[in-house]
Amino acid sequence: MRFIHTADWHLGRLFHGGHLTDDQAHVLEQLVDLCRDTKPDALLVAGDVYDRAVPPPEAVGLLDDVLSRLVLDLEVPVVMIAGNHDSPGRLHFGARLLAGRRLYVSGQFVGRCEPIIFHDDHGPVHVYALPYAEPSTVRCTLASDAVVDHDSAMRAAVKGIRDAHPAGVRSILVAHAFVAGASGCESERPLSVGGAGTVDAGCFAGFDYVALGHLHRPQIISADGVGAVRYAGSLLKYSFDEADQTKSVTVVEMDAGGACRCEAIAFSPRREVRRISGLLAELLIPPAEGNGHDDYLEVTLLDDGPVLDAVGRLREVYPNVSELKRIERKLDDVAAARLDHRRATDLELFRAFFRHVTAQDLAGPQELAFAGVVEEMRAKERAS
Ligand SMILES: [Mn+2]
Repeated sequence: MRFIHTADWHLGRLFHGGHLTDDQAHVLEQLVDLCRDTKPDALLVAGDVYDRAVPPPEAVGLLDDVLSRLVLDLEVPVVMIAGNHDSPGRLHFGARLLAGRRLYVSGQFVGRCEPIIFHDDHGPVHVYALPYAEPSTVRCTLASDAVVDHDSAMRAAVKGIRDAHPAGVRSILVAHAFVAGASGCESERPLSVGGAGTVDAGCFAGFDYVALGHLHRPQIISADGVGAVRYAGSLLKYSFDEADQTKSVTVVEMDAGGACRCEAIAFSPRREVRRISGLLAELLIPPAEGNGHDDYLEVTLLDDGPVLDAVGRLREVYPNVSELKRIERKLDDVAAARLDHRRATDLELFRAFFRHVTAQDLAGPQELAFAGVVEEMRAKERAS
């Protein structure tokens, strides 16, 4: 059996205030092309289809278009679950109707997780589409006091699947979770405030392939007793700390015994997400044509002194500057603490302040300029 694993589309997401719909459509076009070329038996979407519970109409329209082309035009069955960003009830709409056309949507956790059964030359493959659910939902639905956190919730949900699964039949689990030990990034919403929110990879024992969503970095998880556990990663880079990542989907070939051969196929985004740094004057020199001037940029300015309207001036060269940072000076806390504010002179106070902000000592001419300003203010005070 050949299938494609993807996740975390986050349709409707904003990036520093701008809509990403065109960027998402651009890579989804590549996914449709990949499905046309590789003719998979199924496409698995492991949650966070939308970025929000109530997505904007453009996002709904894009999903409608992509799914219609995959399912109706290319006749590729799609298995899609809700992630923590999706509204379980809204995503679940039409699930029974759509299953008739081989679009399998699992938005709401209902306790039992019936397999979607595929066949290849070697027999059946059971795909279990387990939607994301809060531990309290799992606890309530399964009426189990043993469910107290994400780990015990996943264990309980997976146990139900395992108990009903026929021995010797190949199996795939589609789920949305934070596996302990895996690496996260800034664009994921934490699953729990306080508690760990993670699940142990050991709870997936017995499955031949576990298609995960939630973490946006594509990664392979090693776990005993499981064939392959993978995060496909997000569709795009949704934060600057993902600048060094390559976003991809995973094409998986499962053999007669359930062993999987995986290949990551990289997307080429409409615009890159990059971090650059330099002095403003250097950065304002336009890059060569076609050199990513309209990428999404986080710019770190290395200039020392005040810079007027840096974002406005940078955007004349790079229209999609999304974030501007100044270099942080290391604070000289010890020296600052030693200064007695009640006894220090104005010049001593200003010297400490200048050092605090710039990490440099006040030079002779600067001291003179400061003294001049203070003297002028004093003179005005006396005159009034
Ligand atoms: Mn996500």
